[in-house]
Formats: sequence, C-alpha cells, structure tokens
Amino acid sequence: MVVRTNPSPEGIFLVKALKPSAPFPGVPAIDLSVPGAAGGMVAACTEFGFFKVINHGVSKGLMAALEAEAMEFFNLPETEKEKKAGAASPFGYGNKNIGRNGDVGWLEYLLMDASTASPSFRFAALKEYVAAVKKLAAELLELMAEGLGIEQRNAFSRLVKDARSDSFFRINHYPPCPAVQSFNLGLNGFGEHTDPQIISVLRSNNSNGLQIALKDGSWVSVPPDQDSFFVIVGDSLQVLTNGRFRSVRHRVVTSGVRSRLSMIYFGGPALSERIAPLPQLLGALEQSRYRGFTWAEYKAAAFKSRLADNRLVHFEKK
Ligand code: GA4
Repeated sequence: MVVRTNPSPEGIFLVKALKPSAPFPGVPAIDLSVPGAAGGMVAACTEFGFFKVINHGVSKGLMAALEAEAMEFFNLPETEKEKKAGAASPFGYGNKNIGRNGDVGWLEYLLMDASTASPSFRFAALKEYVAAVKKLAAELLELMAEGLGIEQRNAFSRLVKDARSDSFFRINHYPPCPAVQSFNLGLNGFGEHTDPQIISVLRSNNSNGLQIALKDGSWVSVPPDQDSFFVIVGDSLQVLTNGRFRSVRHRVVTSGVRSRLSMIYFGGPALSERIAPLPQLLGALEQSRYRGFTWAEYKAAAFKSRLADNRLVHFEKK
C-alpha cells in the first residue's frame, strides 16, 4: 500500500506502509578474539549471508571520527555538498537517486572509489578508516576460506588485496523526515537488493533501519550496534562458493525520526578477474551452478539493472 502524505512532495512516493518488525535476536555475532571464528562465520554465511563482528580491532575513535566528519558534510547546504563532491556518476554526492535506472530512496550519500577515496574531496579520517576495513575484510575472507577447508588461505582475500581491486566506499545519510514522524510508517531509505561484490563491511550509528531477508523470504530488523561491523555476503562470493554462501537481500527502512548514518566498504575483485566457483570447493560429483564471468562483465550488467533485480539468475546454469 502506498500512503500519500502532505506536505512533503518527495515523501509522496517514498513512504510506504511499514509492518512493524521486532528486532531480530538471531544475528550471529562472530568474536574475532577467540578461536573458532572461522566455523561460526561459515555457518552464518550459509544460513544468513550476514553476521556481525565483535572484537574486530578497529578503533572506536576512528569510527566515531569519520562519522563526525561525514555528519558535518551532510549538514552543509545542498549546493555546497554537490559543489564539494561532484554529482554522483557513480562517484560523488547523490540525493534520493540511487544508480541510474530510476531507483529512489529517502537518503543522501557519498560514493567513492575505495582505492583513491575519490572524489578529490576527502575527510581526514577516510584513508585510515578505509584501510582498516579493507584489512578487516581480507582477514574475514581468510577465515572463511579456512572454515570451508580451502587449503589456499588467500583464495578469496587475494581478490580484495589485489592492487587493482575494484572496491567502493559509501557513506549513506538517512535524514529525519518531519512529515512522517508521527505516523507508524516506514520510509524507503534504500530499497531491497543484494550487493554485487564479494563482501561488504558496514558500520552504522546507533539507529534502526537495516533489515535482512531470511531464507524463507521474511524481513527482520537488525538491532543497531555502533561498535560492531556488519558483514554482508555479496553475489560474487555466492558464486565463488558455488552457492554455499548466500548473498543476502537487505534494505533500509527508517522511521523518519532519527538520522541514520552508515558507512560501507564494498570489496570487489579487479575488473579483469574471472569469478566462478572455486574448483577446490566442488565435490566429486558437484556441478558448477554458475557460468563464470569477469567482474567487469558482472559490474556492467549490475549497473544496468534496477536495485531489486536478481542479477545472478542470468548467470545460473540451467
Ligand atoms: C548496491 C551496492 C552498492 O551500494 C553499489 C550500488 C550501485 C549504486 O548505488 O550505484 C547500484 C546497486 C549497488 C546495484 C544495482 C545498480 C548499481 C545501484 C543500482 C541500481 C555502489 C553497487 O556496487 O551496487
């Protein structure tokens, strides 16, 4: 059901009925400071394609510093923001428009190439933060390989550690929306989708909004935790694991009351890298479920699609 509200004209198409969903108690928490993390991670990636990481070693001060700088940026006047960062295409500052194919959400964002942290405009804490989450992503990917019993520990991590890795960094700001605050409604912040890359590492401030789809298709709300990272399995990791790991559909639905800020590192391979199920993972009689692709090919197809599209079906073997 679409609910029409006054007076916000933008709100008209952004507001939808929200089925209140209770905070989901089942998000696996992987503690990197204790042995056994690898097994827990594999179980989480298989069941949910999602987990949170605690005792990750990234400084809280660094997380808070980047959040503060980002908030300062988003508080600038609209014209300033675009002038400073350039209009998103895809890198730069974007407001309500996501991608190029008509998707919209109640958010503004900065999208950057993780390797150069372009657009030319930067935050003081950006470089150090991106380096820290990239290192964490590689560490997680190594534990995943270990947990899957793959001898080559860097089978996944080498892809994001590669100097030519095509990785993104995104900061999303979901502003309050006074027009809907008093209603029990949800704002479509970022519509449902899967991430095309290998792995995404997300950190948000202490506000609600992130939801994931479970295997049965039901949506649950992820309780916020500003001190932890949330890890999202992307389409490419689903393919590399021949479907053992699940690329999780997720979305952001906000209440319009508090401002939500999230920062996400999307670890992707080099453009020329071929993504296909790892031979080491295929059992004796197991067939590859996907036809391989280069990341350049998959990325091009993804950027032509709508957010909610299932981008992997086109690469599934019939
Ligand atoms: C989803 C994951 C990342 O945020 C992103 C997004 C990209 C964009 O915002 O430009 C896409 C989306 C994401 C997948 C489908 C296409 C491309 C918007 C869109 C409609 C940066 C990415 O790599 O893919």
